[in-house]
Amino acid sequence: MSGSTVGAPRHWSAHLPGGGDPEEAFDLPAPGTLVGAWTAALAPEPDRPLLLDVGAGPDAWTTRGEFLDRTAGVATRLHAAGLRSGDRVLVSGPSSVDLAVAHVACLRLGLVVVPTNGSYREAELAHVVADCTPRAALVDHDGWVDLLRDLDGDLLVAPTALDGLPGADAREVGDERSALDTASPDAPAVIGYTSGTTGRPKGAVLTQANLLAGAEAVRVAWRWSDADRLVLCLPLFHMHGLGVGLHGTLLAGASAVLQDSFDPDAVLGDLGDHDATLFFGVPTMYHRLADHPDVSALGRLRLCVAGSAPLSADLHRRLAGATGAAVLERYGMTETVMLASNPYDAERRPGSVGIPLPGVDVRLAPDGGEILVRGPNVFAGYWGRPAAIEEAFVDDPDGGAPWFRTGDLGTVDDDGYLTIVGRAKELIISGGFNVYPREVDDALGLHPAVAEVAVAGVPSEEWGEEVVAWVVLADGHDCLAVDELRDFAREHLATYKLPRRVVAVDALPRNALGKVTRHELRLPD
Ligand code: MCA
Ligand code: AMP
Repeated sequence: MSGSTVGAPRHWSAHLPGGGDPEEAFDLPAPGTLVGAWTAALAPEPDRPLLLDVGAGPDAWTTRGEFLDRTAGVATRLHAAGLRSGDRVLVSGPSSVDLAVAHVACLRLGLVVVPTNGSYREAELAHVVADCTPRAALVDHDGWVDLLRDLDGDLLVAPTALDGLPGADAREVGDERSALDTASPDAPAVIGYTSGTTGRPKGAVLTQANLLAGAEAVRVAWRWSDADRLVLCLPLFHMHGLGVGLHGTLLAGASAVLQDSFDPDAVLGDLGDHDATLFFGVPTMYHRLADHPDVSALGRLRLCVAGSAPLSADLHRRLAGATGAAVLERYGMTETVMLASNPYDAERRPGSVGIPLPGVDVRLAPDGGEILVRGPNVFAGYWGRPAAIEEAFVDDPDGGAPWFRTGDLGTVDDDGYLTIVGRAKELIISGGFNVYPREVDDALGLHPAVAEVAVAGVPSEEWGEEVVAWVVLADGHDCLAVDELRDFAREHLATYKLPRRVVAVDALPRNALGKVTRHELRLPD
């Protein structure tokens, strides 16, 4: 790639209190690992509350000290069970303190956590398992024991049962304790499955340092401190809930109430009941909260953050009108944790994702405006796919570090604010979940009434985008109801990928090479 940066994002020092010094480097806290930074943050004042399960009652807080002890105990049990640094472990279940303990125990032992969406069906889970070959699964979903039957049964454990795993014998406890918190900054810590710009899901490998950089950037930019309390209702199997919500809470030595699903009543109730100061959500959540009679409770928080999909300027203004506060929108990806954010102290601009976060360089490709990024937060590679990394990065025209291609298209205005204006990648984002059209096409194409099919996203006030299927019916079929197609595809696809409408057409639009041109798919008038 040649040419110069299009637009010049304002330097990240604008995120620092008082504006900061643009020459200043962004340093990760020593020793440069997540687990090192967490233990340093949580060791003082061990009796302070850290995590609470929703509905557990105000006396049921897990304190900092209990959390460090439980995670160390579970880590030594996992070590006694034969797991060793670098082994991959699937972790998935409803959000809970037990799930957070499972995740952190794995990281403290140097295991590589593979957070996995609990609504995955057999084929989706089988792909992840075949790709990253986990040795263990700490999971809690109906039917998954059968789906994971090829794993060693002793290493297939629900997060709720981890304290009951056999311990090490006394002779070995010393060894196992010494295996704690020794991961190096470059050690893989999490593999997040994402289809990147195209294709089947690939595992983005994030190191201890990548994850620390991602959490540290937002801790600084959002003034996240030990006085903060987050109501966390995002799933812990995506970077938003996990890499920002949970990791940030632990890094700041703050506290969080964990909710296992999104319920506007529970969110708004818990904000007041637990003196919360922070809420993070995807735009679909804010859309539902905006319609709630108690939405003004959001206005009493120190900060509300939105991300994972565009927050429309209209919804931003509606929320500001109803709560008296401006939601802060930010932009991130599985491969990079967080990239840009509206500033805490300066203008939070509706429709913009703000300025690059501490440590993050952003530029726009001169040919087409694709957003290119680099920094300590950017992932190390795709698991087992050296060729995929070649396509994912472009060289720096000035000989510096290569740039990661986000697949998002952007513009930067004179004040340095970044706006996402489109996507170069084939992706539908519904309610903050990513849906890859080709995977859905393949599953729907198995229905006997379908001769040809292509799905695309159409704008939706509630979901941001909705999956719609355009279908050419097979001979002998004159209609196909959406419920019939959804019920059929449920066997193959997680529910959020299922189409919400079916449009019967005579033919799909195609280019000269016969490839379906999804952007030409139109809803009937
Ligand atoms: C649930 N359904 C959906 C979705 N969620 N359909 C389409 N899109 C969705 N996102 C299905 C349900 O399975 C159900 O299907 C029907 O819709 C109604 O469900 P409902 O009860 O209304 O939904 P819900 O369970 O309340 O879930 C909505 C939700 C959820 C809370 C907004 O989708 C959610 O938690 N989204 C957040 C995802 C997230 O964390 N994304 C971050 C990834 P049926 O009736 O047929 O059974 S992106 C990321 O991490 C990057 C780094 C970033 O920038 O943050
Ligand atoms: P994922 O691959 O699940 O990590 O999703 C990352 C993608 O979500 C990004 O590449 C963007 O397309 C989208 N995204 C995240 N935050 C925002 C935002 N604030 N506005 C628009 N798109 C966003």
